Amino acid sequence: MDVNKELEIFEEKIQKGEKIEPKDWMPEEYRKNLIRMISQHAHSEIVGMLPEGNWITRAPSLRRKLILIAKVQDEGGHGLYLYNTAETLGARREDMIEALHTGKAKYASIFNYPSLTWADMGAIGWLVDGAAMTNQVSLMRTSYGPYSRSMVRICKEEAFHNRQGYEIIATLCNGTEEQKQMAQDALDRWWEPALMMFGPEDKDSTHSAQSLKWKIKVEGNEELRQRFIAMTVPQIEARGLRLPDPNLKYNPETKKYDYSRINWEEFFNVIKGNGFLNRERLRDRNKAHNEGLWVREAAEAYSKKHSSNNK
Ligand code: FAQ
Repeated sequence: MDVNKELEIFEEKIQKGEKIEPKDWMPEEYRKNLIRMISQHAHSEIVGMLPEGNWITRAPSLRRKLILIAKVQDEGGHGLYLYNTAETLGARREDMIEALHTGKAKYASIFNYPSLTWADMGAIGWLVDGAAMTNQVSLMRTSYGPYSRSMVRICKEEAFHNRQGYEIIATLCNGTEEQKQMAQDALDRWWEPALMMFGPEDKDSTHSAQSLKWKIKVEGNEELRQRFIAMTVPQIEARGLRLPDPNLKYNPETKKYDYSRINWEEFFNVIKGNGFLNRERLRDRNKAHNEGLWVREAAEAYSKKHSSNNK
């Protein structure tokens, strides 16, 4: 069939809200943009295991340790579904991993900030999973079928993560003055990086126009950032915490929240690889990958043996 006709059918399907499936015709730009976004999403889940993994041995009780281990394991699972999803578009796992390990591929900027206290485990679950979930609930409506379906399960798990983080914060807020102060300090430090998770302002977003047209994304960066703020402000107030930004205020005229200008210079610097922990994160990922070589080799040898026995 003529390419223009294929494109017409493809765009018509998207307009009608139908899903595009792996074997359907799709423009090369659609495929490339999805591979970029999904693989970066997968990398974020895997790198996102590091700031929390770092606290497993220091969790304040066995119950907290158990929950944290389960959460970090969930994030590994999310990475797995997402790498699989990118593979349905023809991406190769080894190439994606190499792009992450050599610093060519991006992952969520937030994971380049340090987790300094136990309250940060609360703030990560509450704010980071909260922001991730706001974005991913929207992505359940993405036009690419396998990505949309992977979001359904991921969001169910993120909802638990979000509540467990808020519960840590609530417990600290009901504790001593020092504990409440720890919660406040974590909120103050993670707030701006959490807002950055939604990506740059719409005017600086290089992919949004194309992605919105083909419903890879169904809402813009700012729209989702506003939804997250509107969801989180009442939660901050309910815990008796101070708002993390003196200019954060509902504006009845625009029906949106006003807030201080985000430090976009810092954001772009972090995603270029110059954040506080970028180098350490890549070093840790490379180390884990190299140390796991024998496991991959054993699994491959086993699967070869198994498949030749079945012939
Ligand atoms: N960090 O044109 P746009 C999680 C890059 S999952 C780093 O607006 P787009 C779970 C962007 O890639 C969190 N880079 O881009 C968890 C592009 O660069 P490129 C991850 C960013 O794609 C929780 C450039 O800036 N979630 O946390 C960021 O249309 C707790 C221009 O930007 C997803 O990945 C950023 N924040 O919109 C794990 C969701 N923002 O590629 C452990 C899926 C932008 O041209 C613990 N992704 N960039 O070199 C998306 O929805 C989109 O990709 C956006 C960005 C909204 C993130």
